[in-house]
Amino acid sequence: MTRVIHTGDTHMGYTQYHSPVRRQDFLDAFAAVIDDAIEGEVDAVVHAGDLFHDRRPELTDLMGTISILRRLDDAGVPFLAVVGNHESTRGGQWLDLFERLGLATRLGDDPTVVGDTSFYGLDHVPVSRRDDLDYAFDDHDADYAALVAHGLFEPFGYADWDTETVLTESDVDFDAMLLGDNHTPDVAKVDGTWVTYPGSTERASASEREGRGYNLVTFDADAAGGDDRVEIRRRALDTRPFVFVEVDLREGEGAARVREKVRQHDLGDAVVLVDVTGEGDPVTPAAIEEFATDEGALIARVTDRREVETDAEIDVSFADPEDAVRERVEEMGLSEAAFDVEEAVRADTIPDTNVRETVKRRVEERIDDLDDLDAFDRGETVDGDAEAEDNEAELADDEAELADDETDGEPIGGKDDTATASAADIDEQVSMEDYL
Ligand SMILES: [Mn+2]
Repeated sequence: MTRVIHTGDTHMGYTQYHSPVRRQDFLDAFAAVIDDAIEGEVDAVVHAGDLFHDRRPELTDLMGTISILRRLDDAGVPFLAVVGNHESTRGGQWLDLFERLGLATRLGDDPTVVGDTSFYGLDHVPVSRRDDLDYAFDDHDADYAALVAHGLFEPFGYADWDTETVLTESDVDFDAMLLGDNHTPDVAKVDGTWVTYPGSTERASASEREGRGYNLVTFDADAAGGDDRVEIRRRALDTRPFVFVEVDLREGEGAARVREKVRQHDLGDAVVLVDVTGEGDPVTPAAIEEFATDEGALIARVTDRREVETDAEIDVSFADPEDAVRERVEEMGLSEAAFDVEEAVRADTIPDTNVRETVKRRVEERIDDLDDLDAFDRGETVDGDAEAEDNEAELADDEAELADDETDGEPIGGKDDTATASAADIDEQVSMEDYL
């Protein structure tokens, strides 16, 4: 029997909402998982990538991580991991440093055997390079086998990686795929193999509403609750409280009603996210946010979606606005990478809460793929007019702002924010080189 904790997407170093308290929260959540591993005397901790939020974690996060991993090592519990898209660097990986220090094992094509289970690893690979993967793994003679991988796999949300292909092309017959990347915990069976995400250990975005946790995975013929080989149980983590307040204002209602709705919740030390909709009066987000923090909230953010609606001035009308936009975009001579961004921002199929992550991923995949840097060269301008060039500059600026926002950890509210970058942003523009 082999019993492991399966975690991932710990995103340490994320200074969410520019808050040092939130930064510590991400370290604390990882520490809590490791505490449970030591107390529960598991055989290993398996981390499926995105240990860090950023490819350049700061010294405090590195030192915090080393202390936590050292505690696990002192307890004699191995730490097995792969590299995620957030932390992936062009040169060596942070995980290699921890391996050099004797605190971690970087999983790969050859089996790492713990108890009677062989663990293999598959780091995050950009979509453009997946066709080259041969999924060749070395033989093993353990009773069970698990693949630890980072990516968005079928059959879960936002998937772009075909799980059946991985399983069919692999030389090893896996009992389970222990995954990271998708922050929503879930479990399914594909072609007889268990496929599961433990979810993130702290809410890395406002869309992560349900409670956070990790998986306890047992490989055993008598495993209860699963099948006769693998059992997957979910364990909850006690994380920073998030309070979601939705206020639909009726005509005549305003800030007083918003405050009343906010006050109905337990705000103590919570991240409070207020979403205002409806016909009522305009509200000043900053005033509501101050009210919530005065009432004990750690952080408050108010989104008044009506601002955008009332500000929008429609001075053109087309039979099909989408066609008109498409036509205009084609004239702009965007680079392939800029097209990626434009498409993500405007596509109906990508929810607002996911736009930021999608854009970041697409740009990073282009950057990571050294053969793909041409994608950042501007394309052909159809009519070459000056206005189109301005537009392109503005879009490139949006892209830089997104990259900048990501490193700053300030979330972007949604499509509207990205679509309304103003001249004021130009002063704060960062180049792609700064970002790298
Ligand atoms: Mn992640």
